[in-house]
Amino acid sequence: MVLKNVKLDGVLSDITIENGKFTAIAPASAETVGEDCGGKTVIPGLVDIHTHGCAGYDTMDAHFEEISNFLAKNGTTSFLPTTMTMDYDSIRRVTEASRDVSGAQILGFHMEGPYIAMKYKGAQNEKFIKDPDLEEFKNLADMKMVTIAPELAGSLEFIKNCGAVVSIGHTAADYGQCIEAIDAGAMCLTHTFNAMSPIHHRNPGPIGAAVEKNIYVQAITDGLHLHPSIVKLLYKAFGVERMVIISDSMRATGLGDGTYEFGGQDIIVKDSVARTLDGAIAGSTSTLWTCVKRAASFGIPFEDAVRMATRTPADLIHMPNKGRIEVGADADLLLLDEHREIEKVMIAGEFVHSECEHHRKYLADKEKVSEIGKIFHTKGEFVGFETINQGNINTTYRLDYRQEDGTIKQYILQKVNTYVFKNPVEIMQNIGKVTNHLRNKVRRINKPALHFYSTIHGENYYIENDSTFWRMENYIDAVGFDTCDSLDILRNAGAAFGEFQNQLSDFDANTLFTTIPDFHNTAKRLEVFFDAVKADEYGRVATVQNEIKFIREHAELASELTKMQENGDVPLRVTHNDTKINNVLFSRDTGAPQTVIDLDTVMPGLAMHDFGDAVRFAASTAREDEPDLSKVSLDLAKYRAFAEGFIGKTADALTANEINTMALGAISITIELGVRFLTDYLTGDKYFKIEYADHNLVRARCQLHLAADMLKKRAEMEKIVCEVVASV
Ligand code: GN1
Ligand code: MG
Repeated sequence: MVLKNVKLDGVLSDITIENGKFTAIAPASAETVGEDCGGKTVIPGLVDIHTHGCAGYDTMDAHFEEISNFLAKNGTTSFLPTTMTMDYDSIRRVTEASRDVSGAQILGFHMEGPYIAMKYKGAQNEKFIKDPDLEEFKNLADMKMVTIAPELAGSLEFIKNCGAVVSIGHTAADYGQCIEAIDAGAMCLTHTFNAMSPIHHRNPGPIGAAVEKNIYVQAITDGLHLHPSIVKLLYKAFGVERMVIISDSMRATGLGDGTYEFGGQDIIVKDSVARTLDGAIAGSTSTLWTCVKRAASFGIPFEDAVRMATRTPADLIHMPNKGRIEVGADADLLLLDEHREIEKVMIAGEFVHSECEHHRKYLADKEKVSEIGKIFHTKGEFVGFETINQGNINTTYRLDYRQEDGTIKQYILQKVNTYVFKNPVEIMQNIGKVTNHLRNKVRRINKPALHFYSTIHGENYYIENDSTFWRMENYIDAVGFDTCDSLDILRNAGAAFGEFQNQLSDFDANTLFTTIPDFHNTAKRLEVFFDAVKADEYGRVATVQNEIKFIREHAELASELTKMQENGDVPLRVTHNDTKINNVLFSRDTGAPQTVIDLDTVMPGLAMHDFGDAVRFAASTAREDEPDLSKVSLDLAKYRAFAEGFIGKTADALTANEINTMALGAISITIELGVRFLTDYLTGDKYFKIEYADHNLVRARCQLHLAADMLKKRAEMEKIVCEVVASV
């Protein structure tokens, strides 16, 4: 095969490929017969020496076809499947599994642990950590690279005799220990800076030793593991011949947010960041190609970033036939389009087309959202999308469109959950009225306002095949918080929700449809719960006896506000009803609140519920689904900050009864949500989206635990409200 008229290192060339190898490379000539590539750029196929998996599969699954296919599609043409700190038999099973794959080629394996330091285990499972064992290692087939902590007993012997490229990583070793290890033969640092002793001016550690000895360094340049300036620092210190870009990708790569198994532990991926349950970053969800592009976006010349993911890693693992477009080398290359995106991937002289199951789903989603986007009059050319993991009910995507001037315009597309929202058309009418009302108020203060686009049919929603309900809103370039430790932000969030309530105080509640009847009618929620307990449809009641007991004991207290409202002791207002702090967007520059989003449940309700729901979410010391209950309690400082913001805005309008029941509002809504999560658990998890089997149970336990803590602190919570009211 001849690829004619390609740009190779900036020169228009013709490349001849025979039997999977490059056999001739010559300046482009009009006479050459071959496939005309129209001057597009070619670069070598990427070589990833550190990847745990992608597309739903992990190296430890010992099943490589899907990984290999996904990598190939994304520009990685050869790789070292990287094992985790697990038991010996599991690792051996990986090295003995079939390597008969149709995509990216397996060049051997990289063993990351178990010969590592407890202190820097990162996302590795400490259960299996141990000292280097030469004998067992030698029995593993085709280990090209091994990451070890050189301070462990026997490591120098191991380095000298193991026969693989030794990379120093997951280590607490000091400078001297690393120098010794390098002198013994260690050639590289594993994900430099991540999971090793840091560099200090009197204690230079592994990084100082690596500079001194000019060895190779791996770097994860996804923009999350290393600050861009640190990526550039490595580039300046080590250069293209020593710095190796790796992906360190894990199985969630190419999928959306969610919970995934990784080395025998649960890993939660949120906003594309993978973390263990204790919060350690757990590998990346970026492909090597993404890492290369990110490195280039930090200011490293693109050609150098490519080199650090091709020739340099190939040289490190002694594979001079990989990672380069030269006569005699393996014909692995990427043909790029004019936007520097991968257009075609060649492995061993053949263009690959293969796709795996998960990737197919991703592509199907992509096709679907771009098709729906057109119905909403989106402007520009659809260039990409991301699933945004926000909210437990609807499915949210961000869609990107390139405009004529090259800028990207973004939209939010949502698939509304019609199990929860039985009549979404009414919701859109509510939202239309509310956003109109708010826009008139907001216009004066120059803040971005939420608005929904209409379709080619003229409605602000689209119902596909009589079943799927879509809507599209403007993307507001601002930040939201899922958890928040800054008291200033909490105060601002309180002010935003308080202000929201004020802005709607002159809005006629009678014009609104009730989107979910009895949404915060705690007494009704309890009735439904006890019915579910009686029915025990899924046989789950036996496991939640303690929770049922707690709920029974507090049912009366939790229903007090419902009763007061029914008796006319507290007023109905137009409220938000879902005041999680991530429903306030803040300015990236000033941190000032910009706008309140998620208006699906704007209905007549109680001010104390808006206050309380926000407190339960944002003033807790843990996430709302924290499984370790010892971490869950009410943070009174956060509570006070939120109260200052909220009450600061609403004090004038609130009645004495409302003020006196603010703290009760927090307690009863927390119990109510615990009850709702538990009801969903008992009735088969149909309402809230779950990420793992017992998710609703974990959520319920967390909420009830938080409510119990609030009950202990009730007097203080009430006192704080009084103090705040007195001070405004
Ligand atoms: C749901 O979709 P999201 O995450 O904004 C739920 C709220 C709960 C919340 C708990 C319509 O809100 O009531 O408080 O989960 N919304 C609906 O996280 O039920
Ligand atoms: Mg919501």
